[in-house]
Amino acid sequence: MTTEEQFMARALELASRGLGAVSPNPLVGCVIVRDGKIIGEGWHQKHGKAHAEVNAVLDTGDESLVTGSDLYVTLEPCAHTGKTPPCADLLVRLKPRRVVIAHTDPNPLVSGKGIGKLTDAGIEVLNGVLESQARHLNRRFLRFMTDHRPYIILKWAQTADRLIARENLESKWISGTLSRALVHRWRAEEDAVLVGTRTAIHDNPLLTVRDWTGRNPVRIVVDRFLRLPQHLHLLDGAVRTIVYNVLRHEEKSHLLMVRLDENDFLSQLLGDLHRRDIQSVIVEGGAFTLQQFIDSGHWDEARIFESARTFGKGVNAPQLRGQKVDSARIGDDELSLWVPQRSTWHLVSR
Ligand code: AOF
Ligand code: ZN
Repeated sequence: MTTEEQFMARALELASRGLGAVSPNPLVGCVIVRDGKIIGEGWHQKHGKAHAEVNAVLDTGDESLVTGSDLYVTLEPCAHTGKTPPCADLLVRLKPRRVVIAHTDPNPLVSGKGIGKLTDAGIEVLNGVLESQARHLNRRFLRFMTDHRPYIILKWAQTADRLIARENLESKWISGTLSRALVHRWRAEEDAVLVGTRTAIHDNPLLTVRDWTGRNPVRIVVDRFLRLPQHLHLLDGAVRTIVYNVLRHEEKSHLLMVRLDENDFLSQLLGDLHRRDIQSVIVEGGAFTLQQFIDSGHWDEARIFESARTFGKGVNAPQLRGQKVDSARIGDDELSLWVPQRSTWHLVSR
């Protein structure tokens, strides 16, 4: 690794700490270097709060130290006044010698304009350091910005004979307790968790974060014809929940019924989530719902647990076309990570 890559790697590590707290903003980290030493570090910690650059400048304890320094930031500094003033203006005022960036910001309010402000002020800009790693870290934000839909993670647990439920649709006890805790962690990392009608009825899931600490994601259930019985946990109003259907629109504090056209239901659903600033969704079943995401090409990652047990008969696991990019042992289960064939995952060195 070059010196620039080492400092950028640190900035990326800082950026990753915002996962689950900054959406729909990107994960951004920043380090300020003087005479080869880090004198300030910061990251974007919470949506609506200070950007990474501001926190790193504050961390130096004396902003005059920033003048003449090398400042590393994982994303092009912003040029717009949003919830906070433009970071590019702050840097123009403080005049670091050089600003090292991983990649430009796809946000049309910023894209190229942040770098423009810096170079116009005579600050040297080096763009593209650890770009693949930074794009990977911000894959949710980038998908959301460029394709106007949330980043979609599919998750299921299957038996060794590739079944995800018994014949009576009972799907409990496939994966172990460690795998279940990991799923709760994943829920805390994403903006929303989605299930289909049959899963909502047969499993009566809570879809909350209980075996991990973190905030609950928005719950989403597809219930085209409003067949869900009112006593289900999903309709208890305890957590913000959206019921997508073709019949009725109604918004009661925590329970939103959103009516969509029957045609192109899934694309409309994703468009609606985009309008609601939901940047990522973890789809937890069942087989029919998962398969719809796969067949329409609307998925970015599949996280599949496989246990050693067999059911013999039951509901087949979804059929995935993609490439396996990683695997790990979680308790007694094998977890594998799949991405679509066209994914750029291979660019990330591990
Ligand atoms: C940066 N550093 O740490 C972040 C940036 O609503 P705001 O004011 O928080 O602005 C959000 C936009 O700013 C977001 O869409 C992205 O373009 C940029 N995020 N930029 O220089 C940061 N979080
Ligand atoms: Zn900013």
